[in-house]
Amino acid sequence: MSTVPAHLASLIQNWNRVHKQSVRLMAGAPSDQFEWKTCDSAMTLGALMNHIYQAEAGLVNAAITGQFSGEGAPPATATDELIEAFEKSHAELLDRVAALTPEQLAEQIEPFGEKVGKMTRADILHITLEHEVHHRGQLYVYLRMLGVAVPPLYGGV
Ligand code: NI
Repeated sequence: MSTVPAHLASLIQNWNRVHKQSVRLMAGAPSDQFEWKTCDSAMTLGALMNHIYQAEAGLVNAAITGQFSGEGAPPATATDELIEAFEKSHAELLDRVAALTPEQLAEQIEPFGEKVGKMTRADILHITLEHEVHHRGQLYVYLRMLGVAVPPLYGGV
């Protein structure tokens, strides 16, 4: 990726850490259990994994362009395919975020409509991490329930 400017160093370092932790967890997900879910009202394992990857793109795109589109890339149907797509997408998003100026980061935008209201691009990038961490916690539960050995969150990052 391109050089990270000083005003984005902390955010991007954290974002990459969160990403690596997510990928390390995802790697243990059994592709033959993508239709499994914890209860009737929950997402399937495959839907949850795809949501983590696709929402990153949707939210970062909203932060950059000011427009939120619910459309994402077609869902992956196997763990290795999903991780490959997530890695590629993350690297591309990182390059686009690294190009934001301090003024652009502080600019108030309204990509989610009036009800959610205005927020800065920096706020939306922080929400992107918060959202991933929220769903990653769910993924820990899913994988434990499936009998998968899960990695320690802060060990060996
Ligand atoms: Ni979500």
